[in-house]
Amino acid sequence: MSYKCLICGKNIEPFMSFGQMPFANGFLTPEEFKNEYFFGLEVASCSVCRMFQLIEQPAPEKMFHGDYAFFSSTSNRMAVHFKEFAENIKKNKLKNKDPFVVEIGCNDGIMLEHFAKDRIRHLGIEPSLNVAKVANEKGCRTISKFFNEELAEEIVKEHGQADAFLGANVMCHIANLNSVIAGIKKLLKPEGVVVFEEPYLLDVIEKTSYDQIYDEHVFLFSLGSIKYAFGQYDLELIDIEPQKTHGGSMRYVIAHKGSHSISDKVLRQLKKEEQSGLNKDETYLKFKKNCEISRRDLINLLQKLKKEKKRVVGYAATSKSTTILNYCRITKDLIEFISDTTPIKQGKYSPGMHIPVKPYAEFKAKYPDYAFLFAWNHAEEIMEKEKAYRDSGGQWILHVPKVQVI
Ligand code: DWN
Ligand code: SAH
Repeated sequence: MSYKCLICGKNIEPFMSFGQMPFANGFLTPEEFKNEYFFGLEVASCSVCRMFQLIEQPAPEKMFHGDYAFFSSTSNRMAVHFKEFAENIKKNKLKNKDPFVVEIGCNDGIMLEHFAKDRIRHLGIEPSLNVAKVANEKGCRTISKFFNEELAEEIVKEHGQADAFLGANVMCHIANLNSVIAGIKKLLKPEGVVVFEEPYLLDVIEKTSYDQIYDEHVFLFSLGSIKYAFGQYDLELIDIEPQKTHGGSMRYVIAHKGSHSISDKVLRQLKKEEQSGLNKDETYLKFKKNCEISRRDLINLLQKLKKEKKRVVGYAATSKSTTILNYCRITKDLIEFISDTTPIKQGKYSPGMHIPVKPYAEFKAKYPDYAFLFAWNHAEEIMEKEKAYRDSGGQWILHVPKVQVI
């Protein structure tokens, strides 16, 4: 069977399969177990444009809908991060009078609210109706649609072109990225900028953070692949800013070709990607091996703790945990339950492996011996608020950058 690259259309071959996977955010009730949806999670790196991508993508409407389980504002640190992101844009990128800002995937308004409160003309595009509702309630003007070229044309007709087109952890979610970029080309003012940040492929490879790979993450970007994808539409990568968020992300700044000067940082990072082997097939085969080692070490550790009759619970029912649990086939006999602060996930079961998800109060009520930190990307924030767990003798299990107990 041959597959086509979603960006350049050339033939691609999967280099790794994670097996059958459910939706990462498909938390479910026992009545729903028998109809649970699974798909083959396989990944490829296109040898022409080097876009890292899923071979099979579930339909967007199946993942992003009125019961979407992820609310951005569950992390205080991320709220601070997005306030800073918005302040940076306001200060440096909105020089015109009465600027217009568009954000796609604005979720519960975690970033957009900082434009809304300053009465800056803005529009949020958020297909998941429940989270879009929260954004609207916060005063963010948000429509519940999927962004694509057609919607961009409608926005231009109704609001005019945008000074800034923003996104965070959303561009990598959209399989028809070419249509999104074609839309950006039309929506962006001649001197406008596109600023978005997404998990960075080089961090995933270097940390073996394979849990960033799941249904919603259709792509993992690098500068090389972003340059190619936007270059197809005469859009140019002009600047970058590495971010610590989500275990290592990259913020990309893009503009119409020739409209802005290009920062030296872009060239330097492109060189680093080349030196790190992102353009070589063997890098991906090595990554596959590292994932297998990580899986073996994690299963061994959990089985050892089970033999020692230790209590192990999961901390945070993240999307990423769905990949870990299903790839490593970790069931309730190894992890008693997963504690999570999101009401919509509580009382349900984890996708695929059906581990109970319980309110955070249950973690506090009786500390386990070990907590598997599925939200390792929020480690600083969580470790700081869980000092009492630590003081009681509790230990953390981390699987990134390698399986370890701390
Ligand atoms: O790209 C995506 C990122 C931005 O967010 C989406 N596709 C989905 C989601 O990924 P995730 O679920 O892996 O995100 P987080 O932010 O790593 O995890 C959020 C989950 O962790 C929520 O269910 C809340 C929970 N949590 C918790 O229980 N206690 C989070 C924190 C900080 C806590 O202290
Ligand atoms: N920006 C937020 C949310 C990231 S989760 C943050 O960083 O925390 C990804 C979000 O993108 C979801 O809320 C999802 O509904 C939205 N999304 C998915 N496809 C989209 C599309 N085609 N257009 C706009 N938003 C989309």
